[in-house]
Amino acid sequence: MNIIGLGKAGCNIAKAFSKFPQYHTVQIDVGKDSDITIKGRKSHEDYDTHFPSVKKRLKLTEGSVQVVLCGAGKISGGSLQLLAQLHDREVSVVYIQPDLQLLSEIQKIQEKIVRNVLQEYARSGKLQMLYLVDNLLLEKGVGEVPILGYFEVLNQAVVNTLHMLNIFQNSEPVIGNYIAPSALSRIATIGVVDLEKEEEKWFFQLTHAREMVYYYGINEEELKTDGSLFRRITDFLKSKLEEGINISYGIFKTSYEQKYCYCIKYTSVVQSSLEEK
Ligand SMILES: Nc1nc2c(ncn2[C@@H]2O[C@H](COP(=O)(O)OP(=O)(O)OP(=O)(O)O)[C@@H](O)[C@H]2O)c(=O)[nH]1
Ligand SMILES: [Mg+2]
Repeated sequence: MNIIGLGKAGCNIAKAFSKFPQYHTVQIDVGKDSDITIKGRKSHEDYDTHFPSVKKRLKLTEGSVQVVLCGAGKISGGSLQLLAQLHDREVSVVYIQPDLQLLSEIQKIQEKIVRNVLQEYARSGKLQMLYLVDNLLLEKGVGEVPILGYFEVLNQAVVNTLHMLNIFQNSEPVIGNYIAPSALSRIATIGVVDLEKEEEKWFFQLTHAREMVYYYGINEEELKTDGSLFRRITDFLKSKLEEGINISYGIFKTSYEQKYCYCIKYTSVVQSSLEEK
C-alpha cells in the first residue's frame, strides 16, 4: 500500500508507517527533508491554485493509496489537487482533526472546508473511504501523553491501529461473521477496545453508524484453552447491538502474548466536529 503524507501531521504519520515494510511512503511538504518538497505559498487558496504536479515523483507502487493530512494548515488547500492527480487509483484518506479550540479563525475555516469537502468526496464515491481521527480523542485513547514526543505517541497509536486493521482485513479469521459495509458507508473511524474494562476508545465521535466491526487478535494458546473467552466476546458484541447497526467481528490467531481488539465503524452521514454539535 502507498501512504502519502501532506503537511506536517500527514508527513509525521507517513514516517511512522515507513517503519513497516508493507508500505511505500511519500512525504510532501515545504521543508527540504520531505520526499517531495513543494514551494511554500501564502494561503490555503494559493496552494489550491498553484499545487504542482507530483504524480511522477510519487513513484507509487501497485495497489491502493492512502493520503494522510490535517485540514487546519495552509498546505491542506492543495489536498483536492493532490487527489485529482490520483484519480486512477483506489484512494482513501485519513483525516486528522486537530484541537479546534486552539486554532486561529482562519485555520478553523480552512479545517472546516477541508473536512466537509473530503466527506462529500467520500459520499460521492470519489474516495474509497475517509477515516476521521480527532487528535483529542486519540489522546484520550492513549491515556496520559507527555509533552515531549506528544505527537509521536499519538501518531504511533493511529498508525498501529490502521496497520493492524490492514493486517486483519487481509487475513482469515479463526471464527467470525464479517459483514461488509454498504457501498454508501464511506465515512469511518477507528478505535481500540480495552479488553479488561470492556471499554471502547473511538478516535472520532462518529454518529449514525451503520456498521461496526471488531477485530480480535488472540494468542493461539488462549484460543485453545480459554473456555469462556468466546462467550465473553459475543456477550460484549451483543451489548453493542442497536437498531439499524450491523455488528460483525473476526477473531484472529496471533503470536503476541497480549490479546487485543481494534474496531472500525462506518456511516454514510456527513459528520460535524464536536464543537459544532
Ligand atoms: N496527529 C498529529 N497532529 C499533528 C502533528 N503535527 C501537527 N499536528 C496538528 O496538525 C495541525 C496542523 O499542523 P501545521 O503544522 O500547523 O500545518 P501543516 O499541515 O504543515 O500546514 P501549513 O500551515 O501549510 O504549515 C496542528 O495544529 C496540530 O494540531 C502530528 O505529528 N500528528
Ligand atoms: Mg507546515
